[in-house]
Amino acid sequence: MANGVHTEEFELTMEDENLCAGSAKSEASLNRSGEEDEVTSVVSGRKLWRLVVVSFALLCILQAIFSISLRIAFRNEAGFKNLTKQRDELKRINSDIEGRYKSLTEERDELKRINFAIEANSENLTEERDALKKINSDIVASFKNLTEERDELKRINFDTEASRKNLTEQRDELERKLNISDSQCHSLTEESDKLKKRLKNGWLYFSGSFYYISSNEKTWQESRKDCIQKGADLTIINNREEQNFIRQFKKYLWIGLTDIETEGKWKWVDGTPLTRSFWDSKEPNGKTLENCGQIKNPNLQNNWNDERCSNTHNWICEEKGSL
Ligand code: 2F8
Ligand code: CA
Repeated sequence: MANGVHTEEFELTMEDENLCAGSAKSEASLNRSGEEDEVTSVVSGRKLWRLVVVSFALLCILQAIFSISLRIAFRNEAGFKNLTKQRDELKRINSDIEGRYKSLTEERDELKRINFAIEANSENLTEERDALKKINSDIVASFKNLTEERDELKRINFDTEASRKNLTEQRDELERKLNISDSQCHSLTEESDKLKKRLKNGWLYFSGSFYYISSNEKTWQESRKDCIQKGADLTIINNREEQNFIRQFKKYLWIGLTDIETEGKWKWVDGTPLTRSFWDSKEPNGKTLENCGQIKNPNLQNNWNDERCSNTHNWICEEKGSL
């Protein structure tokens, strides 16, 4: 069939040439016979039709080729762009990998260096570790000893503290006693000085008290006033011993006894009521006329008498010692 087409195309070409030539000869062709014209017309129509068909086919083929070319070109361009993009991406990845490779290489080298240094120091470190182990062992032993010593010191300190507390209490007690002793010593000194002074001035000492017997006579009030001026008061008789002590002077003496405030309620000059008395047998008998107490008959063990306060008699003062 291809040969046929070529033949037809060849024929067409020849015919076209003939047509071209024929156009020049068209005037002469008009002169041919009608039959020949009719045949020629049919042949020309068929050729023209064939020409149109062939041309159309050629156009279709050209269009198809153009379309395919466009598609291929488009595809190639897109693929080119994609490949370019992939190439760039691969370049970037490659660059990253190179960077990371470089970094990893540096890290590896650094680690190698460190590892080398560690290995170099490993032996020293081992020795140091062993030395530290020994030191640590010594420290532990020392710590144990120190702990024991501390506990022992704590115990000793506890005992010492107890002893110190005990000693402190004893010291305080001794200081308290010493203060008392000082006070007593002071009192004794004062007492001694007072005693010396009293004795020097004619006072007598008996059972912790100093006594002064007047050499003149006064009323009970004046007598008492004199005693007070001397730092004493009229004598208060508390017991038989004191009564006998005073009785031995064999004098009528005012003593510190009175019921001047209330008749019959005898009181001593220090305000205490009379509890132990040594009245003479019919005394007291003076009621409201005789309100002051007196030592009278020295021969009697009980020799008190109530007497008029305004009468004058000797008197006996008493100053109690502080001991
Ligand atoms: O001893 C008895 C009696 O003696 C005198 O009175 C007579 C006394 N009075 C005077 O001395 C003022 C009494 O007091 C005493 O009871
Ligand atoms: Ca009397």
